[in-house]
Amino acid sequence: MSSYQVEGAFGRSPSIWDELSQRKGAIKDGSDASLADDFYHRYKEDIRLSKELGIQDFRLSFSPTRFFDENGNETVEGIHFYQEVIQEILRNGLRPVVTLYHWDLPCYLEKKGGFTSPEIVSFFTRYAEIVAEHFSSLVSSFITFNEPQCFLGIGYQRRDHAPSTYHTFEEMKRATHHVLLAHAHMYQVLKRANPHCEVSFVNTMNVPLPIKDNPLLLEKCRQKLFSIPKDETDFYSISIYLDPLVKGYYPEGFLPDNLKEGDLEFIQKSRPDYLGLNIYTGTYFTLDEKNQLVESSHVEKEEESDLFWLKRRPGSLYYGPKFFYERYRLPLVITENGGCYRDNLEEGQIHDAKRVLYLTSYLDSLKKAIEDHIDIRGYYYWSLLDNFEWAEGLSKRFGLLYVDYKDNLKRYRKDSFYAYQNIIKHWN
Ligand code: GBH
Repeated sequence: MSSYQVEGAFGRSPSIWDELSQRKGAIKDGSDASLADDFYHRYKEDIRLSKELGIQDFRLSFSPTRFFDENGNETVEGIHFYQEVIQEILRNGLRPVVTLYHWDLPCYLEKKGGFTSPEIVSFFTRYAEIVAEHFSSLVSSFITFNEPQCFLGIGYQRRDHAPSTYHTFEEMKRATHHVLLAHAHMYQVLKRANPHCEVSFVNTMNVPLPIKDNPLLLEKCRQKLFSIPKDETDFYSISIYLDPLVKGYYPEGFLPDNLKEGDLEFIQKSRPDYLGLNIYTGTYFTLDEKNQLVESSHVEKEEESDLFWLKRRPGSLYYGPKFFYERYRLPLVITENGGCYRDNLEEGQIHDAKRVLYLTSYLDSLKKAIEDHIDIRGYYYWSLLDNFEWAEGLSKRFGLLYVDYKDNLKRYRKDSFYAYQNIIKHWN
């Protein structure tokens, strides 16, 4: 789960998503996250339910808006709140996995230029120091950034996400470099506090899938996944971030003008301990008469979900990890994977057969990848609870637990909750 999507707003400074939510039409269903799931007050119940589910790791994010006030002065609210939450996770025998940035940037930072300003690097360094000081004895697994593809590519270019401002290609390259530098500083700070902790960096993508078994097609799908968009304007890409981080160089044409001597070495020294992958879907490709890659636009009825971009394509949990492992040779964790469907609450029950099918079919693919010796260390379903789905609002549901927004945010176990519980019990 992520802070903004579940917590509710109590006692924190404003973030760019608060601001975006106030703009008319920015959130499709007109909802906002001021209460969301009220995880802020109900975390004990939710952690208990996740223990009942049988998972081992509890992934959550810290909101920087609970560590800094609207002027950027340090506050203790986040330290207190998250210490209680982490203690509760530990008491239930679960391992906390903490993301430091899942999109809720304090407004005062965005006013100074957000990720395009070098100040962002010192901000994240300081934030990590605070987290290291207060949490490194409790948390041994951290993720620095969740999906730069989204907070840069969608927030700064496509603009469906906060802060929904436009930046030039040069500025985008600078922002990318700042993200990587900030990651590297956070990595170093966290490792200094506890050399045994693991630190990751999470990416998302739409996996190009070969429609049939053909070596040339497979190769072209792989190239497609790591290719740079032709018009050079789309930062919804993988290699822009991971090539510098893992291999130590920027793809051609992506050298930022704020690159200083030693930066690339420093960034590569903070290579993530494993790669986090948020994999939801894929796009089928085939070859035309000239052996060129062409998209197959055909969509089966049973592949559709409640979100236009999210087709049920379980092969993405086979080919995605395979392609990443073969290129970057790092251990992998599927940090997110999940289905979005309309749910009906009937006499306290939710028969979400589509979500059950989504889950079981994707896990079958993942099993195949593991059998093929792809180094997969973990799988996290997105998400435990229905929550605030960003620009889509509260009406798009991903949870294994139904949240009744009309009746006091009551939680109900969906059929998928029991299905997943059963899978976990018998997973070997
Ligand atoms: C994740 O992002 C987020 O980490 C999580 O917070 C979120 O709730 C979850 O997924 C479910 O969406 O077809 O080009 O318009 C996934 C990123 C962002 C992927 C929007 C699909 C639309 C791409 N998603 N994106 S496009």
